[in-house]
Amino acid sequence: MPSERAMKTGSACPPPPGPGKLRLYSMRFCPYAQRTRLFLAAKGIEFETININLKDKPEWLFEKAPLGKVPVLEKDGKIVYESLVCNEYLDGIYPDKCVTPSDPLEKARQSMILALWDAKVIGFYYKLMTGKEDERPALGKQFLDGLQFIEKALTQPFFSGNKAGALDYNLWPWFERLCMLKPIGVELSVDKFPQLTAWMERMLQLPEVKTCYFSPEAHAQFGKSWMAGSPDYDIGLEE
Ligand SMILES: N[C@@H](CCC(=O)N[C@@H](CS)C(=O)NCC(=O)O)C(=O)O
Repeated sequence: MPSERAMKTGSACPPPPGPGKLRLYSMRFCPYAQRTRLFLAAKGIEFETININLKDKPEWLFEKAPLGKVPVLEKDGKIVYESLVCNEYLDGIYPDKCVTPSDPLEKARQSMILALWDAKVIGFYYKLMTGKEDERPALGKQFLDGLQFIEKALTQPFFSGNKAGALDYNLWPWFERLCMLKPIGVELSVDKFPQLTAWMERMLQLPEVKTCYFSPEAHAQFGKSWMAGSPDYDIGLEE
């Protein structure tokens, strides 16, 4: 079995995957790559993973994906990058168990919620992680105010209806990481976020979520190493 350890600067570019085989370039703790891992798990697609050291990137990463970010997919000599693009591509080439909505209006609704997420929530998540202590109360308020837009958008058991779908998978990675904000006093209360807190419980029961899951302890350990400037991409892996 190939190593899950992250490949870094100076490492030789792995030979391309065989015909018809799918490869994911990833980083074990990357929420964007987790979006794609969730799609792969939900759809039951076989794939191999190459993990990347994003601090000391292998030179060949830029030949595949000029932005030098993960996730990246490779199949039959073709490359696709950007998590949302990767996920739609997966539904296109593996149409079984399609999780992207086929109805144009529903697809538009999901994209609009993701736009709200990007504009009103996610930036504050990262600012809270890296911001100074005296900035946290204001940032925490902006983060939770932004999340109210997402709370209001959840009117069924899942964002995609009665079953989890594209939007659920594309949002989940940051909810799994909410535990990182708890020590700085930011968490979702059941009274202010009844829909989202119940949805999180439902999501945690799904096999695809369990497959791609890291515990709060693992996230905290990675977060600590990342904040200290030396991310440990290989937490829990053997030498
Ligand atoms: N918009 C991109 C964001 C991906 C992203 O930022 N990935 C991070 C890891 S979580 C990355 O590769 N960072 C490396 C860098 O920014 O140089 C997507 O949706 O795929």
